[in-house]
Amino acid sequence: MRRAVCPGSFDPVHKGHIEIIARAANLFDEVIVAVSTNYSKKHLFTEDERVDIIAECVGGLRGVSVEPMGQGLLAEFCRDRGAESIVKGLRSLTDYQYEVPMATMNRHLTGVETVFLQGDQSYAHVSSSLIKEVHQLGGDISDFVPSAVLKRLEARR
Ligand code: COD
Repeated sequence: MRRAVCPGSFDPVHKGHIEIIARAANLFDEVIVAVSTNYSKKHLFTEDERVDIIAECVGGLRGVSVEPMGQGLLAEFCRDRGAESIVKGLRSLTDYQYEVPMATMNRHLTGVETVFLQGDQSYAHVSSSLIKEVHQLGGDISDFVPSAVLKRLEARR
């Protein structure tokens, strides 16, 4: 049984994330989407809301489940769940430079490997923070988020 974790804060989840989760589901028997909370950041959606939204968006994907991770260490979360790999999407060289030290540290902590997937270029400019800002200012973000996310964002405006 090959199990991987796709971690993130997913505030909110967007199509760039979902594309990576779907591809991870093709590579592994089980994928756990781990929803992290950084208590020093102000999230738009609570951890429970983010878990519910993602579950609604990935419901049709075989072997994919969603769990809250709180503020714990990702490497320990993976070890506790028997996950051998972390799957991350890369948009750019900047992402790579940001991600490599974390991948190295996670491998040092528990031996968990990080697998990088090249993100779909149509979502290379998409981030949760940009989605929130553009939507807040009245821009159309419907190409980049599932309808479940758009509905929740509309309810917050
Ligand atoms: N296309 C493809 N992939 C994308 C895109 C896109 N447009 N946008 C984001 N991604 C991928 C990235 O791989 C990203 O890592 C992941 O999706 C999640 O995105 P976000 O924005 O929700 O994630 P972050 O940066 O807020 O999450 C960071 C983590 C929660 C993964 C990180 O902080 C972490 O591991 N925290 C746990 C605490 C810990 O263990 N710290 C020590 C680390 S060594």
